[in-house]
Amino acid sequence: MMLSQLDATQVAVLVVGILLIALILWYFFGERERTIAEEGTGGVQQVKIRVKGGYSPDLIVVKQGRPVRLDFYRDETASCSEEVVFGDFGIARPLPAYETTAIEFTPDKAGEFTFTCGMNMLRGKLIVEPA
Ligand SMILES: [Cu+2]
Repeated sequence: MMLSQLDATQVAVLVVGILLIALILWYFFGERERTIAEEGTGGVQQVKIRVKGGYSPDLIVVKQGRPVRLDFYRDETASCSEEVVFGDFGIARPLPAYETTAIEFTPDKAGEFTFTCGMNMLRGKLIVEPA
């Protein structure tokens, strides 16, 4: 009787441990939800991004060769997020707190590009699909 109860507890601990590990792996390595840019008037691909301790959404899909407009709304004053950098496209822009800053460019190359804060801590990914 005692032995089987102990086993059940051990199994429960093991299951919880495995679930926690799976959750941690998913958090760091799992595929983020993709946000596909919507084409507005004039064929501009637009996405609104909230900046608060990170970028949300942080995985954005656009098409190559068409203008892109990313509206960054910085919903905090934490200095970490005061700048956003798209290194592959030569863009670095300040983001004033509680304001929307539009970043406009036309991705001329396809691939996966990381965008970050000025300190390279907050990260997001821009996927440019080939035209
Ligand atoms: Cu930072």
